Amino acid sequence: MKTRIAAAELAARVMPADAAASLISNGMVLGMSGFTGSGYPKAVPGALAARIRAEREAGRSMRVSIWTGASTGPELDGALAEADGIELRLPYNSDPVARERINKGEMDYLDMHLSQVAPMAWQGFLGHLDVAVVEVTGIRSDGTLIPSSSVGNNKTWLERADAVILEVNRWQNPALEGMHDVYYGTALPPHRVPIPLVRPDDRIGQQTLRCDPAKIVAIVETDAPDRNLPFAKPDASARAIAGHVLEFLSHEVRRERLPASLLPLQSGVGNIANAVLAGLVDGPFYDLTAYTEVIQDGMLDLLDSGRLRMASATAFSLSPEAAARINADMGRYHDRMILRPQEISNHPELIRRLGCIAMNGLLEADIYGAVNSTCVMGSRIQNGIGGSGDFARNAYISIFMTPSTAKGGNISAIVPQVSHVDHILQDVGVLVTEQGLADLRGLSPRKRADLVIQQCAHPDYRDALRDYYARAMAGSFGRHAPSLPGEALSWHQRFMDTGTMRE
Ligand code: 0RQ
Repeated sequence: MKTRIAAAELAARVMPADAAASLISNGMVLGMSGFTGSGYPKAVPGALAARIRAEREAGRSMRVSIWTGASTGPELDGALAEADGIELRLPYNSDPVARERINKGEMDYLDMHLSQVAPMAWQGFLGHLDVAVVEVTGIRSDGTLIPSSSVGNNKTWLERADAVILEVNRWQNPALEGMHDVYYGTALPPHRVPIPLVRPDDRIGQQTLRCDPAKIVAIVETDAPDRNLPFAKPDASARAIAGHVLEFLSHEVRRERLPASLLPLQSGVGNIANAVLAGLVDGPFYDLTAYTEVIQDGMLDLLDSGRLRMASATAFSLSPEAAARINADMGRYHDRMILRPQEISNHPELIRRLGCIAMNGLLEADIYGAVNSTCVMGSRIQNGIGGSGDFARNAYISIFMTPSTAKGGNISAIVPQVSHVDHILQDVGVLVTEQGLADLRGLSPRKRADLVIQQCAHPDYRDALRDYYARAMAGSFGRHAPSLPGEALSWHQRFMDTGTMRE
């Protein structure tokens, strides 16, 4: 098989994964590639997990800290969490084994805005980075690295780490070369300058990642697919939510508050986000663009339909079928997709300048429109804030979407007060459930409460919310955003005590 390592002097550093893992020692901080299940190292983390177990069996403890772009795959987070080898994890996790450890208090987790990870690493706020473990598609003869299916924080890890371990993955399509745009112009204050990106399709950087060859201590060759989870067809509730969102966008165009081709779309992942994107395939909008975090199945369909002109992101997040589709025909997508570092894909300056339409999921919202995206019952981490904070605060319109109930109707997604706040009400412009849409822009807290209860709450919980709100209006300390602190979280307590929020 043809080597993907064109830089001849580096070929001698190829070794098996366990030899590379042996270069990592207890207590080290590792910056790994990977974003929403794509472009993560697939061999070294498993070998490291095996080593951690062996050390433990020999009576020596071994744990490492793992920084990534966002979520990775079972071969990384799953394997290392299973081995109880992670001391600290940042900035985003969706792995069930790691989630369990975090929620048992056995593993530290720093849930961060994704745009802030690279700057904070440069600022020195996160501590020292020992080793970068980064998957690439290939190494060019000039020694630069062809990124794989995500860019994430790789540029920063490669520059900040003392040593670099590369995984060259033959599964990654060589035609990815040229799709990336790696911007090297970021700096710390007082030297920071405007980022010269004014349209979603602007290219402002270079196609490959730089890496000091002297730092490369190991290269591991792999041939394994990304996580690529199967894609669930949108259910009725997701389709209803998508319908409300599309109607709203059409309404905004009619009112001339949005151009006919809308503004760059940001879309979260999952059932509902995919349903909205699927709705856009049949919708009235043309010449769309996306400035977002991930390119998911729905984005691909939108590109195929011709409605979406181009998509800028930091990673793919595809089903196996969609990954096969894109891999079979990369040339067709090549000029219509750009993958950038996540500090650029999620940069507040750029999101504000471009005027993105942000569409994100949530766990619960309260009657004033504050949103909890991360902590079930206020304490149990689900995934993390991801990019939702980067986009919601800086978007042209910030839309949050959810089914009105969870867990078979035993949880109302609309509650008197959220049990944890990720997005304050000022960052939530539009709230949507299958019941309806509440346009909260320009409304005071009391007006928001009436609308959220009326439009978004499930009928089973609407009267109880109205009753709470009426009593809060009568008995609250202040009436700007009426609240009864002794009762505001009683719905959550009831669920934890009885298994349902219903009275
Ligand atoms: O539980 O897994 O046990 O079935 O939460 O919920 O309904 O599958 O929804 O996949 O859209 O995820 C907020 C988690 C929604 C996601 C969140 C339970 C529910 C289920 C998952 P089970 P669903 P989704 C850019 C934006 C933050 C990151 C982000 C997220 C599980 O959207 O992680 O926005 N957002 N990034 O049963 C208790 C509630 C609940 C609840 C749902 N109120 N109370 N449990 N669940 N509501 C995109 C990227 O970052 C890539």
